[in-house]
Amino acid sequence: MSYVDEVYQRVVDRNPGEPEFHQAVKEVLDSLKIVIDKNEDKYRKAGLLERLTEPERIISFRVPWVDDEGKVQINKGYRVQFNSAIGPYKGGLRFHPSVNQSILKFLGFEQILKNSLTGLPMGGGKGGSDFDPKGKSDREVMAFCQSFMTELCKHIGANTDVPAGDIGVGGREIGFLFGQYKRITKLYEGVLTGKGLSFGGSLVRTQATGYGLIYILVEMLKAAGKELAGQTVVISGSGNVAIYAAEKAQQLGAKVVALSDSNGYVYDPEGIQLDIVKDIKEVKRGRIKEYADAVASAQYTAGKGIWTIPCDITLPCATQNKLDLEDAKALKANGCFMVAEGANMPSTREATDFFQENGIVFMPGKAANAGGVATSGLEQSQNSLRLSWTFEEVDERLKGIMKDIFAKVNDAANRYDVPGNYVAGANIAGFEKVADAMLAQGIC
Ligand code: NDP
Ligand code: 2IT
Repeated sequence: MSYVDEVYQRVVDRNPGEPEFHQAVKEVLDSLKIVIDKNEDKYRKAGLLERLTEPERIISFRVPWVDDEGKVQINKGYRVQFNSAIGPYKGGLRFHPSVNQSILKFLGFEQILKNSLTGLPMGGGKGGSDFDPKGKSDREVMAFCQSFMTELCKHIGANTDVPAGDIGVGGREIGFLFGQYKRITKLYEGVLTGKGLSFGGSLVRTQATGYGLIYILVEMLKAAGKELAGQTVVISGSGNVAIYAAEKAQQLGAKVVALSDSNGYVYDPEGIQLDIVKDIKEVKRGRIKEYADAVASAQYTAGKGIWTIPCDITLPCATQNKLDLEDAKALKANGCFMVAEGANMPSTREATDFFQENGIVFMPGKAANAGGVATSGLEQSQNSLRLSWTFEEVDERLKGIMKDIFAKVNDAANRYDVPGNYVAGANIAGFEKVADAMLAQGIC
């Protein structure tokens, strides 16, 4: 059996009941085969792939808090500190009822390679809780965040592990978490990113994942001899990533015709009016259905089906495994020619393979959505310097990083003779730097 297959089998055997983690590891190892085969002895001797697929540390803890009825609630809290070869652990916190160890391990594993692609010194981590912020009062969210941080603060620090937002964790939650960290540790430091602008946050961080997604999309289009202006775009989700991907796509002349949430989707052939979406989602914390109540040209459909809307470009920005083979076939049949993942692993493996086998240009999340964590890295830099850069300065740096990621991914795909295979390109380019650092640091 090849080294890569051996390691995959080992991951499956030793991590039972963790399908998302297996899926993420398989996709990466399949891509790395062409690299590992050339240097099998070196990597095998160092146990490199066994180490890469085993988190350095997983912290799991109880999160007790009291709801508005005075009832004690208990949630599970986690931090997966996956790999610190190239820098302190870095990655978001997800608060969603679906959160479990498998999902956080898949996300932490992906984060290692994503952070490497940014070129910034950040290791890979992820954390979160099965807490559901939906429908909770601000006081309940604060009580939960304070309890969560009371344990988490023992394990993180500006030079150790720097969490940020993800699904269910935005500016409000980061504020509550930062306040509690400071209160317990007495440290006013860049321990979290995505902070408010009045206490160490960076301009552009709110927009960064969505804007970065469009910046890399522009590079993909350029390479294909096309441009964004005039293209019809379908975006799934209606959270942070989806909203700012839509905003930048519209600024560059594209027409965004659909958005969704976990209940259903809205289709507006006239083009989505983002000010209305922001009011529903960011201010009222409402449902995407309300968009169709407010806009005459829009239609709401409950349940799945967003991928049956005809479009040129698809940007899945909700959550993992929400775009399957049937969806991929429907997209192709309706003329979609390009897909860039704003979410982490939103397409199933079968869908990804279908895109690649059927001439649809496909950029995986670890490259396409890296603008968020890259700008978190820029927030860390500003915190260390005790300076704040302007919007234009951060935006220019973000643009430069996304261009550079495209170039690295494209170059790795060409070097290994799989031109246009951005899945392989992203996995290989991300892996090379991490592997080099791990080999240099000895067995640890
Ligand atoms: P938000 O919480 O702001 O929004 C999440 C969106 O996804 C909502 O529209 C939500 O709908 C939808 N969603 C969540 N779970 C499901 C589900 N099970 N089925 C269908 N829809 C669902 O999160 P973000 O926008 O920040 O994150 C979106 C994706 O982008 C995630 O995969 C995240 O890991 C990834 N990402 C985020 C980054 C960031 O900086 N925020 C950076 C890089 C990647 P509903 O309201 O109904 O739950
Ligand atoms: O998936 C991701 O890259 C994020 N949620 C952002 C992580 C970060 O540290 O900004």
